[in-house]
Amino acid sequence: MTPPKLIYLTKSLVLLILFLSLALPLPVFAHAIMVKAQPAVDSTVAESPKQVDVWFNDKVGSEYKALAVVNSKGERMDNKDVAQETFDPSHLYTTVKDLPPDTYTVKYRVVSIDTHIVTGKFKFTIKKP
Ligand SMILES: [Cu+2]
Repeated sequence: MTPPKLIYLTKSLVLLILFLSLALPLPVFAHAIMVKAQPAVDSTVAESPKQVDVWFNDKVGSEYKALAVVNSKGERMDNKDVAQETFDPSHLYTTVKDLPPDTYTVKYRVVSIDTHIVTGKFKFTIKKP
């Protein structure tokens, strides 16, 4: 006969394995992905926007957020005032200077709620009149 203590240990182990197999593959917190931008990614627009907006698939952390807009010479053209919308923490924006025709690169850095730092960039163009 198996000693009761061993049965108890085996049951505990089975339960533990079951618990881990159920718990581990479930991503509770998402990794942030940029899903939308204004001006849109790779778009050409006629006039300078007042601000540049980016949206993520999930809320992002309020700390360490960064959003920069640089022109083709690498000069910073945003007003370094990145903000996060109070009622939509997935939305970041920064106001920009009056942008002349050029191709601009938007660079962003955010902290996902899974604590991973996400960086990325995209371009938009303001066409010559
Ligand atoms: Cu992640």
